Amino acid sequence: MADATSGPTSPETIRHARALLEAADGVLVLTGAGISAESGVPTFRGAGGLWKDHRPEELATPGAFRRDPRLVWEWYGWRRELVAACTPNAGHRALAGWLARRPDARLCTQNVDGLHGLAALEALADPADSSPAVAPAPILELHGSLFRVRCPECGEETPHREPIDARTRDTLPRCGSCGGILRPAVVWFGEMLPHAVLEEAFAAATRASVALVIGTSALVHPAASLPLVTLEAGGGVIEVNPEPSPLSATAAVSLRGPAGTILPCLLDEGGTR
Ligand code: BV8
Ligand code: ZN
Repeated sequence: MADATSGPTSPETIRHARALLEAADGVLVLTGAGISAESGVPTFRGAGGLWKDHRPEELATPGAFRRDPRLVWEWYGWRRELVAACTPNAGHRALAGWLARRPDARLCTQNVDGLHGLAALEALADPADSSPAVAPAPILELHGSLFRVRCPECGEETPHREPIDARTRDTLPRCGSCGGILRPAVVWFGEMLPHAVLEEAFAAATRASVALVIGTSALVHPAASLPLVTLEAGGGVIEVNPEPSPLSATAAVSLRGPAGTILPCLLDEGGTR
């Protein structure tokens, strides 16, 4: 149950969540679109969500890409341009600094915007940060990245940040080896998540004694089942979200507020009371 002793974002609730994290032996961190909302990246299901002009099945599926690669790239090209202008927010930065101090924690993100990776680079380069510059475990990008492409024919996956010209099929990005139309290296509905990534994520969820769930509606599986694995292994859930989600009922603590405000209080060294 959510902490009943005080308000959802009261100092007592933050202290309770901090104590759970400090006592934890192994933490799974699962993030969703909500952690990037304050960076200006629209969420999927909120007001003004990314899907607003299209149903997910129209665009984020292999069938849509086979039928109309131009339309799919038009949407992903628009998202790339939008995301490329966004920077990590205080929530990303607080989490990145904390992860650098918690080798027993593992970040699994559903986001494809790359903002966690940018925040991690900033944390490593941060001169003010006294803790040793230890690169945390690689971020598990459960659903891939907007800034990588893959050839559906020969499977080759490469980084790709060039602007997308989606005016015609002929101007779409092509594979240098076989000439096939490249696709965004993201996981679409009905597609399996990368096996190695999923295996590591479930192993981290099983090992963790706390699952810190930030900014997700917890509707998309198998990502949303990761905190349940931690619960089933006897662990607890801490949720950071201004709104309730299907995970709220299982949460030991629900911190009802935006990640950009909550995470610095929850995760900064010494924390702000
Ligand atoms: C699979 C990448 C099986 C692409 C994404 C029918 C047909 C096919 C499959 C299914 C089906 N029915 C069910 C399924 C399974 C399906 C699924 O779960 N569907 C759901 C909708 C029911 N899953 C899949 O298809 C997965 N694959 O099952 O394969 C299989 C088995 C055998 C063989 C082959 C296949 C693949 C799912 C991956 C889909 N790809 N993204 C792209 O980005 O373009 S999903 C996409 O949506 C995201 O990656 C993310 O996962 C999801 C969005 O969720 P959130 O991140 O939570 O975002 P949302 O907007 O929903 O919520 C934001 C939250 O933040 C809110 O709670 C809000 O309150 C909060 N918030 C807002 N502001 C803030 C905040 N929090 C904190 N601070 C703030 N400031
Ligand atoms: Zn190819």
